[in-house]
Amino acid sequence: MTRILLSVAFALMAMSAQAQKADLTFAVDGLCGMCENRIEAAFDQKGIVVADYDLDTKKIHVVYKAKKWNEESLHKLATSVGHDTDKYKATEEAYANMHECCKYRDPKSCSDSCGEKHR
Ligand SMILES: [Cu+2]
Repeated sequence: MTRILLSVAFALMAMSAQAQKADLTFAVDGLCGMCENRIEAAFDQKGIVVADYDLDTKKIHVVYKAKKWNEESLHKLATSVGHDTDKYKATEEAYANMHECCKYRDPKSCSDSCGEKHR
């Protein structure tokens, strides 16, 4: 009997260990390397294992602890630093706080020398 209980306990433990981590990929607006750094820095949080933003596809891939984070709270990390996602919009205030080069809603403001200005 004890043996059965133990194996059930182990099976449950294995299942919950698997359930702890989840991953999500979603679109985040961004323009330059500075945006990439800003976005990834915003995801540098406890309970987030991987956060990799791809500037070409404008998508972020996140591996996170499902207990701590959910889809909404992850999206809001991006919007909190001024970047729109495919589900939520950044506030005007957060957007206005970004560097001129990073104003992805109006890309015309990003000049050719944008990269240099970031230094
Ligand atoms: Cu930028």
